[in-house]
Amino acid sequence: MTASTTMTASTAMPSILVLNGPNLNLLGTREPATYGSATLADVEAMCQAVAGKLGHTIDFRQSNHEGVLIDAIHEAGRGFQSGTVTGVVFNAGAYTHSSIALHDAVRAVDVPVVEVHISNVHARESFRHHSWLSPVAAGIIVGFGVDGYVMAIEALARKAAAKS
Ligand code: CA2
Repeated sequence: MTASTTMTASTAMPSILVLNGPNLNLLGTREPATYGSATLADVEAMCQAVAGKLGHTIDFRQSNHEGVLIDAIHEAGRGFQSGTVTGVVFNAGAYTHSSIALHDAVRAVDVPVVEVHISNVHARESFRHHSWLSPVAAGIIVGFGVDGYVMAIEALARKAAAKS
């Protein structure tokens, strides 16, 4: 590695992965009483804005496929090891309540994962009360609407600052 490539790697802004699970691509198109009127594009813009102020970049993704989400968590874990990724904001949607595979993926990596839910899942149907992610998450933010994404990014940036 040359001196210039070393310099580039060490000065690049750290990144936060904001990962969204199934059906969240529909945000803002229906069920506004539960999920609000912001679209996922609006959420991405909010995340980019707050991250920029905190000296981070955002890698914003959504997938309806469990394996794609697992691969993204693994990738973030490798990024954390190499120092390019600070953490993950993860709204796993309904997979939160069903996916032991996502539990295992988060458990297998060192990168801090903040579990986010737009709605207060504990005030809803009982099948939403259990989360396979909560036991392996660094923290949990539920019920603050899409502002929860901003809160999670702030929490991860603070955690990274406290570490360095
Ligand atoms: O409150 C949350 O953020 C949830 O993760 C959203 C999931 C739900 O299964 C979880 O229990 C709680 C649902 C995401 C689907 O989002 C939609 C948005 C608009 C219209 C339809 C679905």
